Amino acid sequence: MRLIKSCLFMASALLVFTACNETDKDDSNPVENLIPEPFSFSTDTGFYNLTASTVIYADSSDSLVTGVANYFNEQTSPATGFNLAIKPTDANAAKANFGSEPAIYLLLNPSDSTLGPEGYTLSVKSDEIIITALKSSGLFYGLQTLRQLMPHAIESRSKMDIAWKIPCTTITDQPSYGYRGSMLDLARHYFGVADIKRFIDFLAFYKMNALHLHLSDDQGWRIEIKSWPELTNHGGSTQVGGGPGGFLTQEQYKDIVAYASKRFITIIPEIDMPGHTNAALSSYAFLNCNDTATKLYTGTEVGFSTLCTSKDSTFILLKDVIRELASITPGPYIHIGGDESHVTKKEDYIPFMEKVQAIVAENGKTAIGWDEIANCQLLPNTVAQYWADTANSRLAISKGAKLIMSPARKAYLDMQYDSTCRLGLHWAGFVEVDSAYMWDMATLEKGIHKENILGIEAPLWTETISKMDDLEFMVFPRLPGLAEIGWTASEARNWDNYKKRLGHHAERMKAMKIDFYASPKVEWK
Ligand code: TNX
Repeated sequence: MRLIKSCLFMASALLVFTACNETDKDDSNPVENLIPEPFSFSTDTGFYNLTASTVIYADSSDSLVTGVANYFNEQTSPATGFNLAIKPTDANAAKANFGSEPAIYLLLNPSDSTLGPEGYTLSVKSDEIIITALKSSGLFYGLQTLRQLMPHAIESRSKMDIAWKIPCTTITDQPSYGYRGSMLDLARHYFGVADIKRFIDFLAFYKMNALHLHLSDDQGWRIEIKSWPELTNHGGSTQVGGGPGGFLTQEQYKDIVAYASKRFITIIPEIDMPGHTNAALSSYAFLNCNDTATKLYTGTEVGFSTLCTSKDSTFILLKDVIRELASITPGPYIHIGGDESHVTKKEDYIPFMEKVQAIVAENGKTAIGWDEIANCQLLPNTVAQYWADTANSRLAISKGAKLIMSPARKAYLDMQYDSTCRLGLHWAGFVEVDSAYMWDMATLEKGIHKENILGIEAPLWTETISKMDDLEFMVFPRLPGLAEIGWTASEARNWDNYKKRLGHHAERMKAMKIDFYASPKVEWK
């Protein structure tokens, strides 16, 4: 919703130049260039000038609010050189203090749930900034909006000597969908803790709240399982192309979970099965029906491997894997894969996936499976992830399941932008930045409606992606658009408006040192 009350920039342009009509309108006010676009906003006159004397007043009724304030300091102090004081407050004390000193107020309003658990209001006035929300997550998103209202140099990691002016505005915001995520495939090429954390920072900036880690596949097993050490010692020792691979220790995984949680992001671990399991089959011979360990695999074919679904010993290992994973995963979900099990007979696949769903439930977690899981009996909360097969997805809905929407032809970050793209695959087509943006989850497929959908997930498969620069090139600039599809109501979205905002985003991505694809579909500023 665009509520343009007044426009200081237009007014100043009017003084310098002659006219201020639609064509030469200055659209550089950051309020008009937010991604994702907020539910409603106004562009007001004036600025709040952030200086070293700004105090952040954090609502003391929830200790997470101080964490949110700390995170804002962490994000902004490298560029500003300030370390803003953080002081406790409550709603009444804050109100009494309004107008008396330069401050950012982070206030919880437990009696107002109209904007939901992730919504917030943000008011920037020349003498103070007030963010209110039902929960600390809403305050966090309000501060992410504030970051985007600041000059793009705020994303620099070295001190910048500029005025930190924030344009006055009133914003009311809340997401359209509760699940907004991405997936990183650590199995085809391994990415370590620092890269994963950088990826998490990207998601947080665009108000995404889930990171699905694809932790096992034919080419590698990437999470330490203490009771079955060969899964990583052997199964984690290589990757596509034959490089050294790698894996996360449980301590590293817990560190990632904590890092994500500070940013209100839930980690969803995936152990893919019964196909996509060559790394495990190579690590323990007994997982194969013929008791012979396979060779490690460094190619990119899919669909050739399967666990031996008829052996008890397979389930003994899987129970340990899921128990250990559940014990280090505070989030509600464990993803059990289930895709492309082309060499598992259907009569074996179905009882296998049903048993694994039950093991997940025994460990207090909810299972997610790729859309093929719809062929099984589903436990009441099991979630199906739509990636390719609409019939499977409709079947899952008919069994009462909710969907996570990851249609490959729109949401796969490993699809090439066009035929000249040096990275990526194109089995689901080329996905230019406009195509990745111009769709709506609730109308893309017949029989899949908003009430069936938890939200969006944009997966990055890494068959062709082996380093962070390449990852960034595939992820940006599609990720901001996919984040907006999850956050902004579909009626409020259109490509022409979005592409202008994305064009203004270039400087911000550069300040973050993101190696993005400068798509010709966008007029970069
Ligand atoms: C299909 S999506 C796969 C992955 C590949 C991906 C490449 C899915 C559930 N399975 O194993 O990496 O295509 O785009």
